Amino acid sequence: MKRMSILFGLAITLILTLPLLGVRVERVIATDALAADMPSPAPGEVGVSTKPNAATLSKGAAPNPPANVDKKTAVGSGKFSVNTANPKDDGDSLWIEEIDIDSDGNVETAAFLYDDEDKVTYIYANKDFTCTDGGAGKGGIMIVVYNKGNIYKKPVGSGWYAYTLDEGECGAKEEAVWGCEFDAKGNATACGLAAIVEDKDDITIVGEEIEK
Ligand SMILES: [Ca+2]
Ligand SMILES: [Ca+2]
Ligand SMILES: [Ca+2]
Ligand SMILES: [Ca+2]
Repeated sequence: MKRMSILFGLAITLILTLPLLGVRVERVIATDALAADMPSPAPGEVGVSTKPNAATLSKGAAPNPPANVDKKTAVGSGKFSVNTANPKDDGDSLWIEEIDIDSDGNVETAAFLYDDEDKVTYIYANKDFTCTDGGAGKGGIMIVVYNKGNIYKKPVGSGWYAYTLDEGECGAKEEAVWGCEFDAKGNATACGLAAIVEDKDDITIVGEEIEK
């Protein structure tokens, strides 16, 4: 009798546990929930609080280059430019979209570049932004979103964004790049002073300020 009740107890435990195991199935990218959830670093630190919005990241995850657009081998401007050329590359589609990339109410003239060999979308704009400490900045923002089939096997919809900061801008002691990596849901996973790794379409956060 005692053994029966132990077996019964085990069966009940198993039945109660199964749905919990089932919860481990991850939902596929809900890009609409995106950027609103991105946490901002604490005030008083080097950084930018303006961030790309969900609509822009969704576009980046599934780009739609217009037919017959220019093919280029780089995106950005001046010092904040990234070379996207691959061996035997005939160029990457580059087009302009008028879109409010960060929900600040102003429409940006944003350059989109689709790196079709690596399956990565770049979005670049030059704009005003707000610093983490409440100050104002102005410069380039580079947004990169990994697409389906990207050669780096990064989750679709994940990526990074980065701003150029002048000396003294947004708390930067010298000219710098500051950025964040974000996951497939658009949540920032790390932010800080950063370096762009051009040949891997990636970023390295040097001085991490937030990490989850
Ligand atoms: Ca590339
Ligand atoms: Ca390319
Ligand atoms: Ca190409
Ligand atoms: Ca805007």
